[in-house]
Amino acid sequence: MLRMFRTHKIRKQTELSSCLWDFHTVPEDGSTPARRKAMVPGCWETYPELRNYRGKACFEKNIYASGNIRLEFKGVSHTAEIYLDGKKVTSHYNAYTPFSAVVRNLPAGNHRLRVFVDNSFGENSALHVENDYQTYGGITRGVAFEELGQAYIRQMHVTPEKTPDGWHALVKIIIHNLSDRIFEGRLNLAIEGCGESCSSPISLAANAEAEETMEMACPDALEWSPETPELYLISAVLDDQTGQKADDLIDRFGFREVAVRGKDILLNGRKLRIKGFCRHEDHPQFGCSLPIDAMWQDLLIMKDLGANSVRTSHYPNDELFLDLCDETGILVWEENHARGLSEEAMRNPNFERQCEDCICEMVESHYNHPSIYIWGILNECASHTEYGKSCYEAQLSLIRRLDPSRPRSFASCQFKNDLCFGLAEVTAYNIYPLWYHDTPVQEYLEDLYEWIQNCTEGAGKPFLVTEIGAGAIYGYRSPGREKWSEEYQAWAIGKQLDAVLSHEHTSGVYIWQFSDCKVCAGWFGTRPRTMNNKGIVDEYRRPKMAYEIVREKFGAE
Ligand code: ADA
Repeated sequence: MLRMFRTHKIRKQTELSSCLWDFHTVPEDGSTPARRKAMVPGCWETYPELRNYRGKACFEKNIYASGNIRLEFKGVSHTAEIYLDGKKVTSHYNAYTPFSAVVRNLPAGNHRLRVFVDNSFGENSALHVENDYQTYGGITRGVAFEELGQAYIRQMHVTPEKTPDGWHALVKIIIHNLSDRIFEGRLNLAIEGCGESCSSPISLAANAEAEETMEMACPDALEWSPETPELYLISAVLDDQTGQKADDLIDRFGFREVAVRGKDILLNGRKLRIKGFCRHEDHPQFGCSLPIDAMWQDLLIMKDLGANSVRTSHYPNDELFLDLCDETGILVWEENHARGLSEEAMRNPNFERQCEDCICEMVESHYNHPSIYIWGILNECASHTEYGKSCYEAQLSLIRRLDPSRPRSFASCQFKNDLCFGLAEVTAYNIYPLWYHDTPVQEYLEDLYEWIQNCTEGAGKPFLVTEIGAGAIYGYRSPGREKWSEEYQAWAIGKQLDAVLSHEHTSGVYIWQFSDCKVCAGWFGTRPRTMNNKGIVDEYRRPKMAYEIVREKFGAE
């Protein structure tokens, strides 16, 4: 499954995932590896003998194709090189964002698709590093193979706008002419269930792209909100000059607006109160390639806990998960890929480009999801140094250029020492009173908040606690309430949520974290089981004692 709805009725699209590919590792020593099959999407760590394999591998598949084709990979972890019939067609870094390649004028017949994947760490990888989460290996999200004509619709962004006469949809479409001749035709837009359709003549020079902007009034549109997650399908159809349908693209969006007013984040004019979880894409049976029903179960559990939001810590998530958030009304803080990188790590020569590529791919591919209410960057990186600030500034400015419709933020851990709050609309902090230090929660939170108001450019802005929590080993019970016991975590999370949810200036909280997750081997020293054990449920989604405390504090029905 690629999306929760069909994205094409005219363009021929074949899913190359949800099936087995030929697979073999590429051993460093040049030895001949065993040839086998691998499930795509999937992680090679699910093979018992590859559960700790870090290195290179190759996935292969035959495809029958002719003419112009497009290959789209929703996620390959973490570096991919794509070959067709032995010729390189594209490469990509970062496991968490989609990428595509167009190959022109293929002769009709069978073609060999080879995907070389590398999940090793090193100088070339500034973002996938030994960290407090696992970098898996494989083609970890869906793959699409599409047959194109002479021109195709490459991108469609829909920006809903509330006007005095009701909702409007502002639509920006990019069309690409693949032929060596001028392409002339018409672009037809329609929103299923509301608004009139509209049409515009188009003319593209040979081998060129053009952006078309169209607007449609939808006065009777029903708003998207967490309570009423109304969604609309929008279809763009490209006719050629003979009136033949040359291509199409269908996407889904919701009529909602996000704004910041003083210390509040507003959705459709109403103040948001975030009660959320930070969630890694991680599961003991699937690695980072959770099937749709496992994603769905995570959302059911979050809803049962009374949550209304999820933070995609610390990278863009699978579009299927975002589709489910759109459908269930779960608000999403989505952030680019980075966790806890020092200034030295941010000075890696690949860092800034890899971050900005991730931002472009994240915003361009996830723009239409109404559940995403805010874009985040650079979790707990060096926002306390001048060099770090220059990176935050570049990345936050890039997001503003790509999407002026959503607020921006970043989760800081620089206690009373952050230089970047003037660059974002929302101020956010990760704090761990009662875990990494025993300061009473209310005292710590008020001290931090006063400093933000009196000493930083975060004054007067919305404030979110983007991480708070404590660890517990599932099944470790101790009336002595020692740290790592379920009793301690339940006690601590109760104190933490009481303090944060009663703080009048805080717009909400994200608990760290939803479920226990695997971490890299180098983190074993402070991570029992080589896991991050701060989940409210364990990795198998089994509730810990803290579960009922969170349900009570979040006011679950
Ligand atoms: C940080 C970090 C998280 C996790 C957490 C912890 O806040 O953002 O990824 O590592 O600490 O468990 O300590």
